[in-house]
Amino acid sequence: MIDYRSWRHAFKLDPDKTIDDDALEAICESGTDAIIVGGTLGITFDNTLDLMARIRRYAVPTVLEVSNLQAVVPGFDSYLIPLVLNAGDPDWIFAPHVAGLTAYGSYIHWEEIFTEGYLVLNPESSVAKLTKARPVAGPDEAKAYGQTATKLLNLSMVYVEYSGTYGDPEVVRAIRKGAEGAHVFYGGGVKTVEQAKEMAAIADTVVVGNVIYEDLDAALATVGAVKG
Ligand code: 1GP
Repeated sequence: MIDYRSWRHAFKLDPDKTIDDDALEAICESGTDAIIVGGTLGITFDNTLDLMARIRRYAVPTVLEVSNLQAVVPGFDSYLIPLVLNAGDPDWIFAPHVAGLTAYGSYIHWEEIFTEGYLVLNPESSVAKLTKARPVAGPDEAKAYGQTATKLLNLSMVYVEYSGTYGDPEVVRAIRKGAEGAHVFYGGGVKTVEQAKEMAAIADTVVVGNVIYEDLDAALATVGAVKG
């Protein structure tokens, strides 16, 4: 069973993007606490299985963030199930979850499943467009989303998703406050040591994605920045 509460840093690898063996080794052996496999577009069973098998050469905990029912691959340490709190299209709230449980419900090891209260904050991101994410008006509303996740839904994980752009620390701080008691992930636009440190001071886990594919050394430097 994964111990996500101890994670300070995670890399997110996208099965739809290309990473060579040397770069993958550097990421997996970087000292990061976990690898999250996930993405929004172009995720298939085959590219997810292929990436999982390559990461499995290393000891790092590896989880799948499920975004596509056709790409649920057995063999990960755990499965993160996003529940998009600000989805403007209600079909993104429970319809995929019910479809998934209809298909796989009897095979699930529930101790491997974690639901993330997912708050989508970059309107330009693919996930925002796909889910028609409602804009979040400011820190007060952001805090209320945090409370919705923890106080109303009793979720123990909240994911602050700025995918592709660096977030507003005030908004992240407000969510952190509202989501008291939950484990808060921050992901989005972290490319520098300064950004990594800034978000690490607010969130429990800093997730680094895109920069892996743009500037591997910069990505690797975020590990030390977050973990000190
Ligand atoms: C994406 O939150 C992660 O789901 C990380 O975001 O790719 O912008 O680093 P970036």
